[in-house]
This record gives sequence, C-alpha cells and structure tokens, in this order.
Amino acid sequence: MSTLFIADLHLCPQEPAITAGFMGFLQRDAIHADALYILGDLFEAWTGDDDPEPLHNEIAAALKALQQAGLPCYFIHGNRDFLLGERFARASGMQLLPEETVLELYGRHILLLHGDTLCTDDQTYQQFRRKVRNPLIQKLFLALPLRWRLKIATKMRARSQQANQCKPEAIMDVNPQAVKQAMLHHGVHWMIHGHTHRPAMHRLDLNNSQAHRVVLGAWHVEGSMIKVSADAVELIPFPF
Ligand code: OKV
Ligand code: MN
Repeated sequence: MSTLFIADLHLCPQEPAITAGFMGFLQRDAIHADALYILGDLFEAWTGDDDPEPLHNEIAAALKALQQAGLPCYFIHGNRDFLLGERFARASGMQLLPEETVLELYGRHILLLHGDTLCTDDQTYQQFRRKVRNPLIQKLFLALPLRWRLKIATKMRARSQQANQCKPEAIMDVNPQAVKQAMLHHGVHWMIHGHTHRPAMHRLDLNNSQAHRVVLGAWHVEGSMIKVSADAVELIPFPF
C-alpha cells in the first residue's frame, strides 16, 4: 500500500535515456502502487495536444496501459507542459488536477503542487507566468498553426535559457513565506512539489507545530520519486 509521486522528467525526443528510465519506472515501481501522481513538467515543452510528436503517443500508450492494469494516474501541470489538455489526458488515461490539490492519504493531508508558484522572488518568471496562463492568450496561441507554435516555443526556450544564466541561485528557489502561506491556506502539515530541482525533505514550523515540505528531484542522470505509505514518506533517487 503506497502512493508514488514524480515530477520534472522533462521528457523530449533528444533525451531517450530519460524516456527509457520512465518506462522502467512504470513497469518496475508504479505498477505495484495504489496511485501515481505526476506533479508537472512530465514534458520539456508542450505546444498543444495536436502535436504529432511520436514521443507523446509513446508516453500516452504506456500510461494508458498502466491505467488499464488498474493504476489511477493524476497530473498537475508544470511550468512547461501547462498546455497539456483533455485530449492527451484521455489518450493517457490521466486525470488532470487543479494546480493546488489537497490529498488525504493514509491519514495525512498533503498539498500537491508543481512548485513554480512558490518561487515568488523570481518576478520576471511570475510576470511571464501570468501572461502564458491567461486563458485568452492561451486560446489565441492555440489558434495558431502548429508549425508557428513550435517555432515560437523554440524561440522562447532559447531566450529563457539565456536569461536564466544571469539569475542568482537564491531567487530560483521557493520563498519561505509563500510556502507557509500556501500550507496555512489549505490547512495542511505536508506539502509535496517539484520544479526547483532541489530534492530534499524540509521541516518547518507552522504556528508552533512541525510541518514538512518534500521536494522531488528532476530526472537528469537518475530518477526521483516520493513514496508515501501509512508508515513513511520517503524521497527515493534511483538509477535509470
Ligand atoms: C514552456 C517556458 C517555453 C518557462 C506561448 C501563450 C504566447 C503558451 C505559450 C509557448 C512555449 C509553452 C506554451 C515553454 C515554458 C518556455 C520558455 C520559458 C520559464 C504563448 C501560451 F505567449 F506565445 F502567446 N507557450 N511553450 N519557460 O516551449 O513549452 O517556464 S514551451
Ligand atoms: Mn518546473
């Protein structure tokens, strides 16, 4: 009896080893779990469910097979794959969840989120986020021909990579006040997120009681999962 959490795989056709690592994880680990939660950035980029990229079909098929084997799978959007929509959800059998979701699991109340909204010190990013998360702007973007969307997305990623090289490390991490505010707002003592690529188990004080923030690692050279059971919450790195 355990539930698994992953995030920040950043799957893309250029990194087949990560895809292989994910397939291995599904067959070896996820298949035995009660449920699988993917907390965003499953994909490095997403420009619309109509993108015929074969990798997308491959991942949808693998997740669908798991769902048909009885594993419920849930997805929260990341800052990269936030345009992933109902069509991919149907194909993969994943259920899309709101960006902040409270889960009651084996007696613990756990706030699940991608984690980018906690990085409030990075104002440039938060400004970018407000624009691309605007439903009207998304509708206009999705109305463009796929080829234009792909071209725009490639340009935006190149620009962002340049900008991030100049950002100090500290503003790329979560803001401690934002963390507490979110936990108090949802009345939880547990939080699981990804995004920062700083895997760790943090303890913090919340109104004089102990709270926990567990951060998933990105899948660069190894995988990262959180396993929640009745007895424990474990952050587990594993080789591909
Ligand atoms: C995702 C990020 C690229 C960060 C564009 C409206 C707009 C959506 C989009 C295009 C880009 C996602 C969808 C991508 C995340 C980047 C660069 C930086 C920091 C528009 C709605 F503005 F053009 F109208 N996009 N893609 N970045 O390539 O996956 O998160 S993406
Ligand atoms: Mn992210």
